[in-house]
Amino acid sequence: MSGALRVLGACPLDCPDTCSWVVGVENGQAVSLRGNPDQPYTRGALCVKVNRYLEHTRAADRILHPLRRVGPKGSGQFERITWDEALDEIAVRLRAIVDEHGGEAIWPYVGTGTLGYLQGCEGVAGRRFWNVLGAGKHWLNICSGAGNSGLRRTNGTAAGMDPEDFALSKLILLWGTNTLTSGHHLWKFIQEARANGAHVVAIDPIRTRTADQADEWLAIRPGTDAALALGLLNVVLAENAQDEEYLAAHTEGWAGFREEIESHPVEKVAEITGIPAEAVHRLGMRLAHTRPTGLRATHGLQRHAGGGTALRTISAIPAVTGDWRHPGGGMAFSTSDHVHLDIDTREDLLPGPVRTRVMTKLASQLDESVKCLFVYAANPVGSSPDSNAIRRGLMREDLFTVVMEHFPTDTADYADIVLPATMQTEHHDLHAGYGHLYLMWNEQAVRPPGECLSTTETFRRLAAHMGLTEPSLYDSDLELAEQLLNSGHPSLEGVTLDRLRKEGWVRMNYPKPFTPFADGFPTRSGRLRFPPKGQAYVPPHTAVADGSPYRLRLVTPAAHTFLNTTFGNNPELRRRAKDPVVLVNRADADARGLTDGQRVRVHNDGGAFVADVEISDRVSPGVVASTKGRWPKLSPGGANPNAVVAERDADMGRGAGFHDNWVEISPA
Ligand SMILES: Nc1nc2c(c(=O)[nH]1)N[C@H]1C(S)=C(S)[C@@H](COP(=O)(O)OP(=O)(O)OC[C@H]3O[C@@H](n4cnc5c(=O)[nH]c(N)nc54)[C@H](O)[C@@H]3O)O[C@H]1N2
Ligand SMILES: Nc1nc2c(c(=O)[nH]1)N[C@H]1C(S)=C(S)[C@@H](COP(=O)(O)OP(=O)(O)OC[C@H]3O[C@@H](n4cnc5c(=O)[nH]c(N)nc54)[C@H](O)[C@@H]3O)O[C@H]1N2
Ligand code: SF4
Ligand SMILES: [Mo]
Repeated sequence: MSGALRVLGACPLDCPDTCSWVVGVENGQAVSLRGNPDQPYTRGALCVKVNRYLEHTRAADRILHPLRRVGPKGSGQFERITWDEALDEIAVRLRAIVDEHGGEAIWPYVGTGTLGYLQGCEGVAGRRFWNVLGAGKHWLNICSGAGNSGLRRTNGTAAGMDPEDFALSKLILLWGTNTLTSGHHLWKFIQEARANGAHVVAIDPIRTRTADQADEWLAIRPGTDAALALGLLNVVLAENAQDEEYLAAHTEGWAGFREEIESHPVEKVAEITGIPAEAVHRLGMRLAHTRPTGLRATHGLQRHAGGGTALRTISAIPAVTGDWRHPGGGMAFSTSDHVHLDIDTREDLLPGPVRTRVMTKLASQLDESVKCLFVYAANPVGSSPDSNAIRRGLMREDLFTVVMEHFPTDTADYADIVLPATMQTEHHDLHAGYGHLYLMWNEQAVRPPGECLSTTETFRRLAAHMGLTEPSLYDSDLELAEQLLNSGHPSLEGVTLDRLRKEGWVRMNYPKPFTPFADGFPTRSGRLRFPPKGQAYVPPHTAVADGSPYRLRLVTPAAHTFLNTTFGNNPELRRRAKDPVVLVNRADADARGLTDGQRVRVHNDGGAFVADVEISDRVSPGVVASTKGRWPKLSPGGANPNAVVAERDADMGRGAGFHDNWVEISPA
């Protein structure tokens, strides 16, 4: 890279690590993209996926021009049109829909393709524009709705430990989280703790690559984690190891919660969770006598009927043990609630109250009331529940569908108009990790290829085509970034755009080490609120004995080589991912006469996907596993696991049950 210009940026993908990167630019071309060794959390390493990012920006199937549909919906047949033609058509259609049906007939469907505060779902992208039109609101709950809600009810915030402080823990529970796949930079901090004698336990229905590396693996029955938490606390109480002083000073509802714990002895918990009583007891003893204990509980375990309650009850553990007092103690889910940018979406621009539609409910809410679906940074046909029903909704002739994309996804195939979007090296953006405490700036490194435009620029041009006069619709990217940083929150004091552009990343003003709840919680009373009596465990959908013909519980977590459906079309990563597999325990395979490597249909009433059986002791009897992220049209049978994921709400935050589905397996 000698002689090349170094441009600092950040990975935009929906991954907790938000790596800092350096793009080498020569003659206006990006010639290299490497991890930035200076960033304290990500320290120079990217990952197997993003090591190929530059190659991905130049992929042969990249969408470079606006397109208009010429074939039937879903066929993916398009003709090239100009930006003026595309924007005129969209402007005319939106105006007609607003006049005839009201703005609520528009559903702006933004996903997690980029977590940028300018270009993506975390911040302002398009939202002022939609407010001026009075468009319906979009509730982006697909990823963490249940967990966020459960944690906020308990702690007043979904944020907790600084993940870097796991280096100080003496006992680490990796609870429903596949660290080495879904955010691997945490691992160095875990290894540091281990070098100082920490014991690491993975609690997961799958023996993942992370569980392989842990000191111990507890094969929990999916969706039963809250019961395990109660069982572990039962041992803590039996040992009289609760921190009475902390409980008295900083919690409320302890008496009722204590009864709840006492009614969950280890034997009962073993029966619910499928973990041997002796293993529950052993871990309970460790928990009772190891300070500090750090819990890393992330998104996997909240993709269940009781997902909100699971996070809620697990997060009670460090309050009972008093771990929140100690650096390296407590719990880390997401750090997002520690980020206090000023996300001013200008609700005041709305003409009146408007209805909200829910990201995970596209299958049922894409009804006659929706006349325009405007999709950006999302691929619902690949990623949202009940994909067959979504496809039926997208076929409706009177639905006007716009998709802003990099690639011809299964969702883009249903669009009336496709708009070409920039990738991360081609636009500015502001980021924060959800697994660390740094703000990051991504400086545009190169000019966009073809006619690609950023999200912000697309909405500025669309506003102009519609003749909208609200001045804030035309704020530039740098103005928007300044506004975001200008919240006045003490965590951002001294964090300026100039500094971010110069340094690439800045740690927000939090102490190091950080004990956020040593002296109380950001709830109204200042105290942690234990789950009310009778509400500390909600069983999974798949625990309901409903006489259904589907007897296997399917979990579908993150794939190592894809990031949701991003990279699902990358030839090299697809080659590494090989054909889709479904992990099946020997007992379940024998009961169905299935052999290793056999091609099968995994099916239920919602649909089916095709995979090859891998007979494996990585899953227990009754549990089968595949992964998310493949493009349906590039998969055998034309479907991925979301064909069998039912659209069902979790107990809180309307989270989706991606890991909570009954299926059966038959020869293909
Ligand atoms: N390589 C890669 N990295 C990713 C992603 C990706 O697609 N690929 N996705 C990104 C996104 S969007 C997110 S939200 C995060 C998600 O990353 P994680 O939070 O790690 O979530 P999942 O991958 O859904 O599931 C993690 C683990 O939880 C386990 N699990 C499932 N059900 C249960 C349960 O009931 N109890 C317990 N204890 N464990 C359970 C799964 O078997 C899995 O091993 O990762 C991000 N990082
Ligand atoms: N079965 C199963 N399904 C799951 C999950 C699971 O665990 N199991 N996990 C769920 C989770 S955690 C999540 S977060 C969701 C994610 O679901 P989505 O939010 O739909 O994310 P992706 O599938 O990655 O699709 C994002 C799309 O945005 C595009 N994109 C990226 N950057 C930009 C940009 O700057 N502009 C525009 N216009 N487009 C861009 C990408 O090309 C990609 O096609 O998936 C969920 N789906
Ligand atoms: S996907 Fe995650 S680990 Fe990979 S480069 Fe992006 S932020 Fe880093
Ligand atoms: Mo996610």
